[in-house]
Amino acid sequence: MKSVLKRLAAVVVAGVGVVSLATAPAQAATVITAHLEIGFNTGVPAARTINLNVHVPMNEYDANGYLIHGARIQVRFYGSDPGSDPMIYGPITWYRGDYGLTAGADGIHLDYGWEVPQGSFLNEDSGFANNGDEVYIVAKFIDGDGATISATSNTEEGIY
Ligand SMILES: [Ca+2]
Ligand SMILES: [Ca+2]
Repeated sequence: MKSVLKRLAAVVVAGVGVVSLATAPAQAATVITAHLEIGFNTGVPAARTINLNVHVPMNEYDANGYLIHGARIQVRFYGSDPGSDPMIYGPITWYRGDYGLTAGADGIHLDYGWEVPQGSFLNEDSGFANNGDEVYIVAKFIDGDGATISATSNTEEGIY
């Protein structure tokens, strides 16, 4: 009798698990990381390369579930300045199916890159005394219900 009850309990637990997986992601997303890389393409004309890497760890089932239910990744660029930092570009938003946004075994990834000419929005300081630029991104993961987590990337410094 005891073992029958145990088996029944196991069946009930398994059934609950299946139902929750079918309706919504099982775990709330709590972690997000963001990385920015600004490089140099010495082609003609020369260009600045921008690469974004944003990662929201979770299992693959949840990653697909979130994106199917409208989750997206949103990126804004900021220039680091004394006082408050101005937003210099964005927001740019990636939804399911957009190039660079993928769901995989370790979660949701945004891997996206493009090129801009010298003197683009990355040139956030252009004063005579202070021409160096300090640029970072803030990446947000916004789920289908609007719940948001965000991360600030490293700061890239150069003459952009
Ligand atoms: Ca600055
Ligand atoms: Ca500059």
